Amino acid sequence: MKRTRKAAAAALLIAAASFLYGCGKGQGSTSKNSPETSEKTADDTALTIGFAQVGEESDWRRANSESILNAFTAENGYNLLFEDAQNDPDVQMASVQKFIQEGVDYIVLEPIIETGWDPILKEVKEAGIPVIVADRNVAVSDDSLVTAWVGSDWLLEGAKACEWLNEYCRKHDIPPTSLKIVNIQGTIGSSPQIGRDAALRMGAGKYGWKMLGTSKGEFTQAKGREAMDDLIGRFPDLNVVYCDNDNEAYGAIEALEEAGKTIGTDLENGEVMLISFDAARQGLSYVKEGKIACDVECNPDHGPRIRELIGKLERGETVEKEQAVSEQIFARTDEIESVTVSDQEYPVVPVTDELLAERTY
Ligand code: GZL
Repeated sequence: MKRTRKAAAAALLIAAASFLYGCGKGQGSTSKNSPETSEKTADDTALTIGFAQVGEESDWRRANSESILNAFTAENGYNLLFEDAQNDPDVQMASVQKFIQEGVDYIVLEPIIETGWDPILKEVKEAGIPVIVADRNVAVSDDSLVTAWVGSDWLLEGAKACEWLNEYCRKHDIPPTSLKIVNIQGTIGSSPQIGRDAALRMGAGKYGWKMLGTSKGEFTQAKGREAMDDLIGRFPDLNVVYCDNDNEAYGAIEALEEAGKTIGTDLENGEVMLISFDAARQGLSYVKEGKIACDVECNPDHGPRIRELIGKLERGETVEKEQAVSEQIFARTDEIESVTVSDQEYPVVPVTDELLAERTY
């Protein structure tokens, strides 16, 4: 019997006893952001899931939250306690603490940054609550603190982007040493920032690109714009902008155009090329417009994947400790048909109106 069901059964007995003595009112746990249960006490037979989300910083995150909310509905047999940390790691850790006190059946954590999780996850383990980490990962000293992780391979995402950039230069006889690259970084210490930026440094070292500098974009459009303004001021001759996500690229486009720069791929004639990640619909629209040269997908649809993991755990089945999802790479045309990373070939998908119409986020 699940933890909350035991607690619920005990509560019902107490409530019944109290009722017999003229007092008593059952309290069920209600949840935030889950319309199905907010107006009524959650069904006590439901599995209670404590979900600690990063925030609302990007198109990707909003799509990811929607995926979680759609997967863990009351109709599907869940009571979802949705906590949004607004990008503050301390708030996120406090949410996990709250889930322990509420005696949830599972904790699903999408950590803002990788470090600092050992103490609270040890408390979770002592409380006997399984933890599923999704999207970004945690760096803990004891991997038994995490039951399973599902997310992306960010180093691979970055390597795909770098192989595309190298192939583009090769096809257009652009000397690698003529690339003057700036990097708008996502939240420092987050798995995607660590992985994507490590790939860029490896690509620059492998192909001889010049790395001019970095600026913090925090995965948001506003900060992406500020970071681009900063980089334009520091490096007027930059010609490639490696954005850690689409929302930073949106901000970079605003700043570059305001500075009178031409965005495109004709580097020899002073155009500035943008590389980005996520492949959100708006990002892919910019690819089709020629404003983002290459957009590497980071898939946000983790709701069904996490639900499948919990279903297996509920049935006593073993689950994969780590599961990286497969993702595509997009460009304006199929001039570069595919990229190869570690002997694995990845087709490059041209962005068309039909593709944009089919995108779910
Ligand atoms: C990547 C995810 C990142 C996205 C950003 O897995 O954590 O966070 O790339 C989002 O858009 O803000």
